[in-house]
Amino acid sequence: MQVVVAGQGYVGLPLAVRAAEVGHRVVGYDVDTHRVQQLAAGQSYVRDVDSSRLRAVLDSGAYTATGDAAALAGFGIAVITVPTPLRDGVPDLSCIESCARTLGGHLRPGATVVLESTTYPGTTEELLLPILEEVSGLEGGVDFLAGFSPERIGNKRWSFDTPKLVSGIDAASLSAVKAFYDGIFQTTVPVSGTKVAELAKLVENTFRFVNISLVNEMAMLAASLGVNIWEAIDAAATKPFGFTRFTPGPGVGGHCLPIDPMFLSWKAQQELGVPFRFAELAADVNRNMPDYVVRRVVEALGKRGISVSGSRILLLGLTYKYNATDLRNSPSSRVAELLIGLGAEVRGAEPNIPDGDNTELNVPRVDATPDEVAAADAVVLLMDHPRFDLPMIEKCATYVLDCRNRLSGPSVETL
Ligand code: SAJ
Repeated sequence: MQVVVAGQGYVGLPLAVRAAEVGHRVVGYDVDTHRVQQLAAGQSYVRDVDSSRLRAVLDSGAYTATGDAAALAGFGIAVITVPTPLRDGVPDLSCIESCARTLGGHLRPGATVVLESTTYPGTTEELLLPILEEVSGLEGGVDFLAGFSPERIGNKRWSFDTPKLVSGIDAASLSAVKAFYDGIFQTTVPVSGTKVAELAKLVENTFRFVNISLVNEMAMLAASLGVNIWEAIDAAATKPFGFTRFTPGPGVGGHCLPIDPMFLSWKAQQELGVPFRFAELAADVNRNMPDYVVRRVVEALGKRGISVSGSRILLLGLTYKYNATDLRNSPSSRVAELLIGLGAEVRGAEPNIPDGDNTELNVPRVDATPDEVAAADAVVLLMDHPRFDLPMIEKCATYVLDCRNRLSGPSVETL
């Protein structure tokens, strides 16, 4: 089958390459000409796809990368994997809209269009479908098929063995969407309609966001009460049913968890005029975590007679997630900003990001050497990356705020 994957980012590229590997003829379409050039040259910029795999499907002719919409002509199935950012709390679905216009111009009877991008319930039927119909002059469910299948990319352990939720605007659409993904994923899970599939993604990530924010709030309360939250969480996790273990940290970062619940929040407000209170509360707790981290540092310095202004602070682990290379929405940048605002001299060590690649970091980069650690008035372990020498940090630091409960000793306080 001729497959189009529109959007060649961290979701679309792995899907496109996999679809090519299982025997489809795949066009990877992207409006970013630089990306298209890199792909055409066999250079992958996505962790889940090795350049050698990309080159193999390019060489066999099973995959081509293009920014030329003319190459979309005659597709059997098109999958939309474009970004859906939030701007000031409002979903920006302009990439879906423009992609739908482009695909609509090449839609022919019998073809299928599937949306994978995270969004609010109703997007497939209320936004995507009308654009496809208007541009193509065809009727969804009569002339062409459509569905929604949420992306679940992002975990290092799970990839195409993650069960894939599939849905359609009608029974024929569901069959077509399921048949396509059956050839690519180990397991597909059909649901009754596109809105259920859209909401399922928001259930997953809102559950995670709310629960991490919950343990973060409990960590702040426990610290004030003089109780070790980490031990309490480990104790709770011995219960073999009815509990999911989440751990506190300096704040929930990244491009999924802090954002996805807001799609439902926005939709609830727009359509029902009601707030999504749990999401808003979790967002509020989350926003304040960097302030809490900084307060703890300032208090600890104060106890030793050191003013934060003029103090030297070393931040360890700047990415948003354990052992990741991604800085998006990382709480580290807010922690740094607050400390700098208080007059501290802040440095950051991030072994997962190559030296010189400092574009998104707002602090000077250093290595976490014994001298750097010893020279800091306070060290903050934000991410416990495996490349940090934890015993050395315990030994050399005069004070560490350990946001990950990995250190012990007289100089260590946990979050
Ligand atoms: N975090 C905590 N405590 C925890 C778990 C995470 O503070 O117990 C923090 C992380 O440090 C990070 C943020 O939450 O700042 C998000 O972490 P995450 O592990 O959820 O990673 P993401 O944001 O990359 O989430 C993605 C999501 N995947 C999709 O949306 C497809 C999420 O649903 C997955 O569960 C997650 O990856 C994963 O498990 O890798």
